[in-house]
Amino acid sequence: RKVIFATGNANKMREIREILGEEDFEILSMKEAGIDIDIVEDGATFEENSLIKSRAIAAVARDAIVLADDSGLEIDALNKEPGIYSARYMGEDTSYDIKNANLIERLDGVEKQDRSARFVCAVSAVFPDGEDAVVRGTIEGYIGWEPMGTNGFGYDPIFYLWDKDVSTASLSPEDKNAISHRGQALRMIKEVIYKHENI
Ligand code: ITT
Repeated sequence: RKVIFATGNANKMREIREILGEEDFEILSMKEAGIDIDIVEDGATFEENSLIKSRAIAAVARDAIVLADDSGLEIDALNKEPGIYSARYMGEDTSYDIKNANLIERLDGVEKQDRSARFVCAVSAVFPDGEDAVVRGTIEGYIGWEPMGTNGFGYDPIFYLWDKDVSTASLSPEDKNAISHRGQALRMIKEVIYKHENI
């Protein structure tokens, strides 16, 4: 099964390959598929933005299953910011060292139980016959008082797990993928694909 993943984010792409494996699918990034189009993510939810991306690529991709991932970090004490604006928060070109320091700063004085947050990942699929589907994975945690760990990407250094008190950037890729929003969503969409393709 040829699968095109509608993302320009290399870190997502790495996790996607780790999670989906290459046994059942030949996974191509947009670059590998030779597709280069700008997509305006103007939806109001993770699910809407995910479908906007997969449908836009499906419109120019023939015979491939197109998947997309729209994800982000919701911090409850900040009215679920940065949410669907996670990539654009403080500007696309601002480093995550700065973004992460800023979010910690904004939670100054907030107690642990009120620092709750979650990563959300909406993965959508568009099939060559036009059928589509979208699923959501989430992982609950809290925002730490300082960045920790060098694995992962984006907001991983400040996202801590309730039970372990370590950030997702301190986990090995395997351990993160086993519990992450993206791991859950991709394992769900795999089932959707198997069902659709009668595997
Ligand atoms: P594409 O739209 O091309 O896929 P993007 O990075 O713009 O790439 P999103 O709009 O879905 O994708 O933004 C997701 C952002 O949420 C991402 O850039 C990170 O800042 C954050 N994020 C998502 N998953 C994460 C994870 O597993 N660990 C840390 N941060 C994550």
